[in-house]
Amino acid sequence: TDTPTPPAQRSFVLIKPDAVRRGLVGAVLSRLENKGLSIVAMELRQVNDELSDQHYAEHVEKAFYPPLRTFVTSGPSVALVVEGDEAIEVVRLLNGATDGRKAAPGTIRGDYSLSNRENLVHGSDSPESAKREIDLWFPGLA
Ligand code: RTP
Ligand code: MG
Repeated sequence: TDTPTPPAQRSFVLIKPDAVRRGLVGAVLSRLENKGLSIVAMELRQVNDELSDQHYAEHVEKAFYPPLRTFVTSGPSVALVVEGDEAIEVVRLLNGATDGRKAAPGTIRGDYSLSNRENLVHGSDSPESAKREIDLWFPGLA
């Protein structure tokens, strides 16, 4: 009998300003696409303080947040929604560990980042976060 088609899951991805500045948008998108994820929304966005505070609501009180906000508002980012089987976990595996110095080679951060802050990409960390972030960045997305 046929194996049932797995339900598609969506994740929110932000290609951060360091990646845009360094000309790595294409490299990051290629990894997502090569893996088999589908892009269902994508836009170049200049993040302001308010959007940063909303996106990083879980971090706004932390000591690392002020420099993180300065960084994420420092230039345009590329916001996107990707879809595929277990997309949330798959994106985080592709991204690698938060600290680029410790991220495994073969991951986006492991191959391109030497920083715990300027680490090129964000990916939703749970289905609840994905829904919240997609509603925040792409309200009304079908
Ligand atoms: P992200 O949310 O961007 O996908 O990254 P993550 O889950 O791997 O890391 P998270 O703990 O959510 O932190 C969000 C972003 O804040 C910056 N960060 N700086 N100690 C520090 O200086 C520090 N820790 C985290 C990074 O840009 C991280 O991606
Ligand atoms: Mg996170």
